[in-house]
Amino acid sequence: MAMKDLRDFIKLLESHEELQRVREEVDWNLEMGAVARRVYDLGAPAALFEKIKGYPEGYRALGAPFGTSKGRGHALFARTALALGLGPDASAKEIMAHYLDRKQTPIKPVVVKSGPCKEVIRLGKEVDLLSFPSPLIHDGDGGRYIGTWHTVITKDPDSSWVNWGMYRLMVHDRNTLGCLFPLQQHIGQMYTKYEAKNIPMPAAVAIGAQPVVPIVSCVQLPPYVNEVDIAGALQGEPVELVKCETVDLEVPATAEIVLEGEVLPHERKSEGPFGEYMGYEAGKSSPKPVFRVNAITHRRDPILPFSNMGMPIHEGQSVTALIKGAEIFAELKKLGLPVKGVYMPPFAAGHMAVVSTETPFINFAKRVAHAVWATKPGLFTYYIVVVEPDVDPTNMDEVIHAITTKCHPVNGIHHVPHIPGFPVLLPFLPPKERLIGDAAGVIFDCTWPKDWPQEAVPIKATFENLWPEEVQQRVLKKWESYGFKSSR
Ligand SMILES: Cc1cc2nc3c(=O)[nH]c(=O)nc-3n(C[C@H](O)[C@H](O)[C@H](O)COP(=O)(O)O)c2cc1C
Ligand SMILES: [Mn+2]
Repeated sequence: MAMKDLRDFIKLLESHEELQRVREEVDWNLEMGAVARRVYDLGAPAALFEKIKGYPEGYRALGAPFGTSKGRGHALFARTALALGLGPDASAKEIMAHYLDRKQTPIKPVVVKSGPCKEVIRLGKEVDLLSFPSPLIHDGDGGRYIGTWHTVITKDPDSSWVNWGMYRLMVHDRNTLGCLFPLQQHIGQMYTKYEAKNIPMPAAVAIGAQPVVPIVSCVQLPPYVNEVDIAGALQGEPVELVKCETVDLEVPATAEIVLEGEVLPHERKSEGPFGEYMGYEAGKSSPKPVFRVNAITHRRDPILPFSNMGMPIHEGQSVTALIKGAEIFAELKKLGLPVKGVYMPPFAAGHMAVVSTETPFINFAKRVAHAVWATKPGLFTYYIVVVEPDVDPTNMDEVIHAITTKCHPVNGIHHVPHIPGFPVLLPFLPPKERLIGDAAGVIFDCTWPKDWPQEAVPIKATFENLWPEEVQQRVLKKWESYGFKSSR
């Protein structure tokens, strides 16, 4: 049975010692953010804050829901694996393969009459965003962020496409939020269309739905894909939706908190800065669109999940980069490219894709790299490392070895100026380029050049390559009789 809400996920995490209840009173003002940061740094369990200063009993927050794990017997991405129905020991490779397998059969949502997100309904003057314990996460942030692990739902004005995306939301006051909607993202493209028509963009936000909902919201699916259908695929049954009170949109029925409203055309207000996913307190505050909230519905005792961008590894890598790697792989396969695997190493902050591929003809690595940049999930990837199939892209030791032995320091590195970048945030860009996201990319070609004669291609000196099969088998069989313990 699929997890129907965030609370089922919390129970599952708890049963695997991946959840810590924090009963001590904590402050939303920097303290919860600091705890979540330590959770990432230590590989500790997700933190369920049960008592928050100045907020009623029952109003809780969940920090670092998809932080990585150092739990005994658990793999790094244990919480992501659990959310997708795998065991906590599943490897990155297994999670990516399982994700791609599951998403093959999209399942349309169903609309139900009501749900837990309607337990409390506040309209018009009753709307008060400050009634939720949104954290001030990092010292220096421009405000308290209510949206850091959530879904913003909008409709394309020209088609039936309903987009679910995760875009940070800063609380300005009781009923307005600041938003970062870059043109490169689906919501930016939709908002541009509404602005051109000079009409408000209706929007809804679902905070704290079942775990597949935030997952599909932050993984860069292609345009015109309704992310809700992929959420259905991942949980193996339709997502239950309920109609909003004031806008013509639907939201997951079991969400903890739902915000409804509109983004007016051409309205801007200062938003940010925010400690961001690349690992830096990025940018200054700048004028950005304003989400006017006209209704809030929520569970009586709501749980507000939040992530904490900053230095890796946080949800921006344990979910976004990990699954983006799987999505890039699927997109390259669709093009018929002979790729074997793709991985975005978490400490690369989502900026690097390692692609392992056959290389049937000359300059193939470049063809693969440019194909990555042409995909939606490959947007905002600046370093592309192309390796051959004998290298496991999820194994950084093997990747480093391939770079430093097969990539010519001059001829094997190809610079590509002026590729699209994430506006405002990209740390390595000079200020002017950073503001508009005028980025650059680089290809590390770690494949043997096709014009070399066969005898010039070095043979990798491994156990498998340099000893006859008969000798390998003998050594493996006699390992313990030599006096060694089974694996070392
Ligand atoms: C915690 C978190 C916050 C994010 N905030 C933003 C944001 O403010 N703006 C943005 O463009 N992308 C943001 N992203 C990345 C997007 O969620 C991601 O690119 C997603 O694919 C966007 O949806 P779309 O592909 O439907 O546009 C964030 C990701 C995470 C994990
Ligand atoms: Mn989308």
